[in-house]
Amino acid sequence: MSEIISVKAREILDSRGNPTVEVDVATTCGVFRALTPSGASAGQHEAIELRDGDAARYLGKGTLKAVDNVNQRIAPKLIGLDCRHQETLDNLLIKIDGTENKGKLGANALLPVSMAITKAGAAASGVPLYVYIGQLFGIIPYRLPVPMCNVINGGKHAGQENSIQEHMLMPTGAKNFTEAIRMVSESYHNLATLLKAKFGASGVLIGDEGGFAPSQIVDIDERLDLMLKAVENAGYSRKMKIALDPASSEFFNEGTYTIGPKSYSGGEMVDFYVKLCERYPIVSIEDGLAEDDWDSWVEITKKLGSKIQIVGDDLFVTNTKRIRKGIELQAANSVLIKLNQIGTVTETLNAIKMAQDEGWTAVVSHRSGETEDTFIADLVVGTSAGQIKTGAPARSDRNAKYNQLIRIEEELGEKAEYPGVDFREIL
Ligand code: 2PG
Ligand code: MG
Repeated sequence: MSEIISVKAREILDSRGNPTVEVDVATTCGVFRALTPSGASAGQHEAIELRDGDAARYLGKGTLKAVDNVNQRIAPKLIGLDCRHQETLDNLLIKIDGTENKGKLGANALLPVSMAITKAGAAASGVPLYVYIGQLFGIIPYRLPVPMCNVINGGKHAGQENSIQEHMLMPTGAKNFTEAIRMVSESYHNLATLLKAKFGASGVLIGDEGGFAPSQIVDIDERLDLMLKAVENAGYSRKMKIALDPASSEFFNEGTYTIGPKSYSGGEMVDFYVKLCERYPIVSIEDGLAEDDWDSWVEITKKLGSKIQIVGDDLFVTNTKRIRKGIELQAANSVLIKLNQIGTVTETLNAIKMAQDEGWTAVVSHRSGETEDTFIADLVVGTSAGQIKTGAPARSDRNAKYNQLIRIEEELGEKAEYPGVDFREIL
């Protein structure tokens, strides 16, 4: 039941139309498939995503080397092993690669193998994936996440320079996950109506994560005002909060942050967020500061950390070494979790555990280049993380995750819990 019979990788397309890697792991229980996502505003300290660099294929973005690494170097070493031994198998993957940053085989080779093994392990154990992840993590799962839904896309995801990347709605006032998604969907459609009235149907572009990308609006206040108006028109004013991911490493250069026409020092950037939080119902800011600007991270945590969630994404890259440094410096109070930043399921679980042991939150996240794989939906429930960020409630690559969470909530029935406003007090 649990013996690995074969491991096979192939090159397929992600949501942006770029190649990525999927892997099939076969056991006598069946074939278990996992697909790896891909970032655009990727952090410098992330595990390496191997690209072929052959300009004649996919503009250099081909993934045949990573595919080959799975089929030639990884597969032969896994055949005959027990798929339920996740940690041992992940350690073996790490060893076969042998580098600190997975640069030899590529995190895009290792991760889909690791995720497919988890799916095979769940089937061999006869339980749903989220329950099995709960077993690996050491909990009995029942907590659904509060979604962070990116309804206005800026920055790299919308082809804009020097722009805040993600403007998200958090339905903290919903009574359960299914209602939360309905509230966000209705607000999203109200936002479409407002934007169409302002710019005409042809003026409303969509970004990589399914949110609107009104390039005409550079000013953050204008973007947030529109979101709040849409929420009001949908009838959810008191029930919806705002989360931001400026992805500021993208507009940071030699000590200076640039948003639209304005420039800021690290300290001025912190004050910008402090004032923004006075004007808007913001409950979470991710990557407000750049990936190595540790001093400014410490400052924002001092000034805002008791009031709102300060999330490190490019800062921590799901890497326990960097998270430990952040804990020592008190440079944040939350960690964004992306499987492909680190490359194996076990290391991802360890990152979540380290954050939670410290009393920090962990926010499970998609990438801007996504696939139909819904692994992160099961991951967020299986680790009781309590928050998921997976784009606008539009486009099947994003909704696949939300839809899987609706199913899990139904399956859990009475046992299901939705943290709502308490998303930071769940630990
Ligand atoms: C981020 C992510 C996902 P990307 O910055 O948090 O929204 O973007 O996958 O492009 O790094
Ligand atoms: Mg981010």
